[in-house]
Amino acid sequence: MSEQHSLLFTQHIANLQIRTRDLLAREGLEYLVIHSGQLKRQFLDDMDYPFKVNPHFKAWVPVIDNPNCWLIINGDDKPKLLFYRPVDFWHKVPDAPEDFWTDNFAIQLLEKADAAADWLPSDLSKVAYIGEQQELAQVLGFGQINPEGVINYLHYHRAYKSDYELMALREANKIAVAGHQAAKAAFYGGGSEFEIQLAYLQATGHGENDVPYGNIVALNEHASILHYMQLERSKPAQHHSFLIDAGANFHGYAADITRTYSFQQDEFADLIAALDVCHHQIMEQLKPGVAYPDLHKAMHLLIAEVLQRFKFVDMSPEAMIESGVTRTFFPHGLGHFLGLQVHDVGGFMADERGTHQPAPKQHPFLRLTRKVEPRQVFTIEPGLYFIDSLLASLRDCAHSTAVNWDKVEQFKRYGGIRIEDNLIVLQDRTENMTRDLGLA
Ligand SMILES: [Mn+2]
Repeated sequence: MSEQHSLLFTQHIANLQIRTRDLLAREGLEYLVIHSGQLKRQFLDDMDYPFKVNPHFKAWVPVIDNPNCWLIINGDDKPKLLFYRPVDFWHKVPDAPEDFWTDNFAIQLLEKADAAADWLPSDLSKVAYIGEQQELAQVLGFGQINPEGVINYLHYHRAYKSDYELMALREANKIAVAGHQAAKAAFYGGGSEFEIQLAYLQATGHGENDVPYGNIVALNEHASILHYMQLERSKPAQHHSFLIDAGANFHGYAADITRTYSFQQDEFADLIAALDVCHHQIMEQLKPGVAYPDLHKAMHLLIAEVLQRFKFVDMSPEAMIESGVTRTFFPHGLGHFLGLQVHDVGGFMADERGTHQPAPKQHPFLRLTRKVEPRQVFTIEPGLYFIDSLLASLRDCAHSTAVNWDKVEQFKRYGGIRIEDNLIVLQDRTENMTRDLGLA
């Protein structure tokens, strides 16, 4: 495993070196210096917030828990890594790096955070700092700080994953799927949200600060809250439904998977199965050349057909789209890029200069307007919910009479459905990492 990792990783770094060379030539720069970040102190406390690494740093170095590291690159020389390793008897000091990735860097251990200046290029006038600590960068005298041209270029090209990155995303999916299986069992075992969460974390080996985003573990009507972040400690009187949106992390790459289950073999279970069919139909259309917003719109039509077939709304699917009725039930985007960040950047970029391609007016929450191309990684995550506030607006509008309100009322106890897989688009096929691991 690790031999293959190191081979893929070396190719990955070679790719990044080429990109860096092109970028520096274009921008008239000599070096990029990428800072892993600094710890942040909590207000009036002596504790720090959990450390979250600069994504540009983890694109190169698979170390996500070490602040005060610096990467110095020019695309030609071996990338130089200043690796922070303080003398400290309070905290665990990271081991001197010796791993599948270390041969690709000239590594300098850094005992004191402020000693970094000694190792930076002596003339910083044509050097761009990429990181969060802008004041520090100013004090150090960097010529440019997070220049827009550089950031846009990096964000645009990040959408095309190397083989190493695809491997990391598959591994992240593997970990997350183990968690989803355990969470599903905990749900059918009658667990509370909190107990289900613990089952998930146990199975993934992740702590709450290791998962790439806060898990959504929602029982019954909680599933109607799109970003429900509570974890109810007590069990509900009855289990009706379970929506779990939870990921995992592998070398800084994220999985982002959602499943919905019905406790009984009832009509809600049929509705989940119907949405799953829609999900498959759209996934089959995800291939190079397609405009992602077209898939989003196609999903609305399929959801309209489901709303009609299950007798929630008595309108033609076309009329439901026209009038915006489907947006009451499916109010978010079809999906997004996935990678170093859960909602990976670059989804609105028409080109490497960062020309903005906004979401369609009717669909402001869509996070991805780019044309689909090989080596891009996506989520596809249709939803169908019974959300009080959105239903209230529908009740006030002219189409209210077409809605079967008694039936909608009965389904509120289930909250809603979301089904989310992670997919790699390749030249000749699309790989569903999540389903390939056997998560139904
Ligand atoms: Mn997602």
